[in-house]
Amino acid sequence: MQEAWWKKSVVYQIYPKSFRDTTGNGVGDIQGIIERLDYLKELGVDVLWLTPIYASPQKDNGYDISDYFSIHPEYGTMEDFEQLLEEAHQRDLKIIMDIVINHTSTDHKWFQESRKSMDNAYRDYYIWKDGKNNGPPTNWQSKFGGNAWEFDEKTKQYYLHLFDVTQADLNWENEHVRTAVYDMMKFWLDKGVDGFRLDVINLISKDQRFPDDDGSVAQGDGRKFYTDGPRVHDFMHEMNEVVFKGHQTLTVGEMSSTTIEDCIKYTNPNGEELDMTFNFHHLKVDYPNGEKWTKADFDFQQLKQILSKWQVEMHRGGGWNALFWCNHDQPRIVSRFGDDQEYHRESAKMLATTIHMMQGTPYIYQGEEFGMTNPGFDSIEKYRDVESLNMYKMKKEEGMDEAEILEILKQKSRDNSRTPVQWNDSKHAGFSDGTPWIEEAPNYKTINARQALKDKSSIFYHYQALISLRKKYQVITDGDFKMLSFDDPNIFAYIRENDREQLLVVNNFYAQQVDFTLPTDSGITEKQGEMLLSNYPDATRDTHDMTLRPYESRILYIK
Ligand code: TEU
Repeated sequence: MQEAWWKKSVVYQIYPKSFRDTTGNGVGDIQGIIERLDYLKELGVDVLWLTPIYASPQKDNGYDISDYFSIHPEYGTMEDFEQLLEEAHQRDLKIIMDIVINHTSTDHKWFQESRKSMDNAYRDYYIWKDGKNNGPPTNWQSKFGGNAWEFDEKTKQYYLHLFDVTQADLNWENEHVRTAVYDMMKFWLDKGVDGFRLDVINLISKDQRFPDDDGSVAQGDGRKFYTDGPRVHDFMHEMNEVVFKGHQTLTVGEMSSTTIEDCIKYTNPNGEELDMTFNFHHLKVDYPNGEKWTKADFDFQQLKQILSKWQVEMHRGGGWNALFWCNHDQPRIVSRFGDDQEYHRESAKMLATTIHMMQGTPYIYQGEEFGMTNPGFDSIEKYRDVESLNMYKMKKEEGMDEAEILEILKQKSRDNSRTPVQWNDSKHAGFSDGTPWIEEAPNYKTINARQALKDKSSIFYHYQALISLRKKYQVITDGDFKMLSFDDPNIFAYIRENDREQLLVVNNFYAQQVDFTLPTDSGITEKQGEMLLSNYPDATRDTHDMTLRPYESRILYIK
């Protein structure tokens, strides 16, 4: 079978709202993306993932869609989007759209009709239930806090919203919903988009008995019963047949709280469902007991165990991982697992190497390529995200001290990744001539794209080198994965190997200098390798005995 084109691709995620504002209204726009296409080409990425740009009341920054067929006016027009598609394709850059089809905004005309009456033609486009014992139909909790059901006075029933109360879950059991969604996706494919990122797609199939959550099922980040529901694979296969077949698309599913078994089913080509999946287990190693909203250091041993398990078992099962540290929902990785102070550059490069030499398709989130950090917002007035604001309100009501809540938000909020991209050291970091919808991080004068482009030892050129390595060395695409020295408290080292090549990747995850001796069962006999990339200019090529400086990272190639 010919190797799928996206197995050597690297995807760049754009959160348009914070990418580049060309109108001065303080909100990023499509023309701003067009303006930066040559920069993205210089980085070497192949695909751009745009988070939702459709019409939306922006309660959840576009993940609350009110019209799938029009562009949110703050971002521009359909003509702007068509120009972006054309200019991207001229540069051999593909574009995938974020598609949110587990729920719509309650402003969507389908929901406005559905809530009108019990016998409205659109009633069953959503999930309406009678209450139980003078309360909601089940004890399900919304991901944004509170109960997941909202009582609607007009028809005296509750509707389901796994996220915000303004994001009503669609009823995927209704074939009219599925047909309408598939037709909409084909509209965008016919426009020339190159694929989709499918938002929380493993939540679309609900257990039709609507049982209460009795806590019996393993709670990843909680709400396991939401995920990988009874018909989800049927729906994915149907979508593949009806929408994707015959197209050279890239389709990636966002799968919160999922399992390796399900992700193999979602992504093994024989299943004809999706091409790859995001899972988040490696980004919950700083969630003590699965609880996000606590301040905590990350568990390095757990991180190694999880990433190794997913690499080995997805490879064995013929599945395909999306590889990522950052996105618009996660804090900036250099602040989270690295060092955004003294060893900012070394740790950002080390983290990039760790994930980019694994098997899968890497995703780079805007600004990650030059080391953007968490902003360290110190007052609630600076936060914008519905999840952050809901958490603040809930913790205040629980009596938590404001300073403690702000410390948690500083570390864990989604706002951390949504500050304006820092293009240069001018006012508002070159993001906008107006007042940005959210403040820029204070360090934009020293951490910005222009500074990075001028400095050949910057984080930017490390990412550029990683991207080109992926295209040059087949072992990165198809090699086995073997984690080394699981118990080492500092070192994240692994081997990639196929029948012709070996790659030894060694990363010091901490600020202290450490020695590392290659385990005897590594299978590597050569005493030296070819240094493909390091984050220190004078790193040695020894394969068996190394001394690794703070956050030192090495990629050694052995033929
Ligand atoms: O995120 C799914 C999701 O569960 C997120 O809420 C994320 O896991 C959580 O915030 C981490 O704390 C998708 C989108 O990426 C997110 O931006 C949307 O808010 C959400 O779905 C609803 O559409």
